[in-house]
Amino acid sequence: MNRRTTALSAAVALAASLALTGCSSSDGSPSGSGKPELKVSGAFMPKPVTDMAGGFLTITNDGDTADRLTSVTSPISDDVTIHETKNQKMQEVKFFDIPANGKLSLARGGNHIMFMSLKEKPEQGDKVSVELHFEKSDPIKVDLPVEAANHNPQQH
Ligand SMILES: [Cu+2]
Repeated sequence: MNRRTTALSAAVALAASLALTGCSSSDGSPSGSGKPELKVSGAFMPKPVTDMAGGFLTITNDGDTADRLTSVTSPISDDVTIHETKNQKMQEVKFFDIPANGKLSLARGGNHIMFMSLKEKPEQGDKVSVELHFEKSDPIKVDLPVEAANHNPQQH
């Protein structure tokens, strides 16, 4: 559900701009120093075994400005949220930080994209398209290749 998203990202953006006051130009111009430069890699979705699915990827930020992943949308589900995993329990978060000159990793056992009430069940080899929404950067569209249900690139 996206009904809270607009007010929420406005509040988040406001908080962020307040927090940043002092390290950017003193004339208050919004075009301060750098911009986030985001790149997505390693995206995949393990083949869902129920009507829920997880999505994993890495977002690298080569810019001098931090950004935030604030929401994800996809034609495959009207209920896509972002979750963190704490003490083996997952919970929804409002955003994930993408540090300047750093990266955000969504990986099995940790942060992830959560797709609920799938409209269709993709098979291994299919691609699921998603759109990533950020606090500052323009949205980025990515195709998540569907991998085996137990796929985990971190394990070798
Ligand atoms: Cu989850």
